[in-house]
Amino acid sequence: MKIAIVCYPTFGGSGVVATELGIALAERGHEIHFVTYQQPVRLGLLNNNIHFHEVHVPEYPLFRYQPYELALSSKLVDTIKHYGIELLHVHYAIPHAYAGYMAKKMLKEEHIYIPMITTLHGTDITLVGNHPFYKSAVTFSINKSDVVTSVSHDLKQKTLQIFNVNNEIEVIPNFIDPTKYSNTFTDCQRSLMASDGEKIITHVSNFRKVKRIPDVINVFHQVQKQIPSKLIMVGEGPEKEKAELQCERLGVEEKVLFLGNSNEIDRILCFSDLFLLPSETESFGLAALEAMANKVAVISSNTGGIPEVNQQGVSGFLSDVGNVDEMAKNAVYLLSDDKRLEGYKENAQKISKEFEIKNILPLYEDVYEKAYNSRFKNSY
Ligand code: GMT
Repeated sequence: MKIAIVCYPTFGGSGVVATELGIALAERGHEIHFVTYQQPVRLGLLNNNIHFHEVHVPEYPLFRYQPYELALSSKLVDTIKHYGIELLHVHYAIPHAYAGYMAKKMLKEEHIYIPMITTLHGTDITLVGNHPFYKSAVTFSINKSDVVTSVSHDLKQKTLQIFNVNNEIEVIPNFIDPTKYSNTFTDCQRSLMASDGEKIITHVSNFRKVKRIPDVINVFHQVQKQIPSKLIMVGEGPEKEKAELQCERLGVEEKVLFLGNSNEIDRILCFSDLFLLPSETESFGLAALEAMANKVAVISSNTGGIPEVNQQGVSGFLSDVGNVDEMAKNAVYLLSDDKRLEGYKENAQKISKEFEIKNILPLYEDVYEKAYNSRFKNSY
C-alpha cells in the first residue's frame, strides 16, 4: 500500500512511534511517504520505499502566526496526487487530523477518496486538545477520521470522557523493535558512566513539566544516600536548567550526568539498572517500554496508561504522582539486592516482548485495510 504519514519529526514519543511504524511498514513492502516540516529524527536513510516530503511555510510579514496547517494540507494534496497515495495516517490530532481532513475534502473535489487514520498519542487529548481554544476542532477531526486509534485503554477512556466522540476508538499500543535492542554491540561501556559497585539510574524525556523532573532528582537524592549510584538524564527541554540547579543545591551534581538528546538510547539503557518515570500524566510511557526492552526495571507513577506497561511488583513499582518517598524506598529495595534486581530486570524484558512490533504491526495493517475498504462510504 502507498501510505502518507504525518507526524512531529522531533524526539517526542508520537514522532518516534510514527517513524518506527513507517520504517517497519516499508520493510513489509509498503511505500511510505513522511510529510512533515523536517526529516524525523529517527528516520535514517531514505530508500525506494521510504520518502520524505518537507512542508515549507513561507514567511510573510502580514502573518503573525505562520499557517502551517494550510501548507501541510496543500502538501498532502500534492503528494497524494503525485504519488498515488492510497491512505493517510496522521499521528497527533493537533493540527494533523485537522489538516488531513482538509486535504481529504480537497481531494474529493477531484474524485480522489483518501481514507484517514488518526492516532491519538496523549497530550493532544489530555494537555492541549481539551483546551477550549482547540476542543471543537479536535472533536471535529476525531469524528471525521475514518479510523481512530489510541495508544492505551486509559487514553481511549479519557478521550471518550473529554470529547463528544461518535467514532469508534481502537486501542493499538506502542511497540518496540527488539532487533534494535539485541545488544549486537559488545561495548556496553558501563565503566564510562559509573565505577564498579555503583548502580546506574536513568531518566529519558523531553524535560517538560509533565515529566516532573524535580521528582526524578529528589528520588535519586534519597537513593544515593543508601546506594552508591549515578543518575543519567537524557533529553533536552524547558525544565533542564532548573534540574541542573536543583542538583547543585542538593550537592549531587557530581553524580548526575546530563547527556542531552541522543539517538543511541539503547546504548545508554544497556548499562542502566533502573529507569525513573514519575510523570504527572502519561498516555502510555514509551520511554518506560524502551527501558524494559533493554532489561531495565522501572519505578514510575501509576498515572494514565503506565500501568498497562509497567507491572506493580513484577517489572518494577508504581506510586501515586508525587510520592517521592515511596518511589525512593522502592528504588532502594530493588537496588540493594542484586539477585532481586536481576529478577525484576528479566521480568521487565519479558513483559516488553508482548509489545514487539511483530505483534503490533498487523493491528495497524488491519485498520488500514478496514479504512481503505470503506473509502467510498466515508463521511466527509
Ligand atoms: O510526552 C512525551 O514524551 C511526548 C509525547 C508526544 O506527544 O509525542 O508522548 C506521548 O506519546 C507517546 C507515544 O504514543 C506516549 O508514549 C507518551 O506517554 C505520551 N506522553 C504523554 O502522554 C505525556
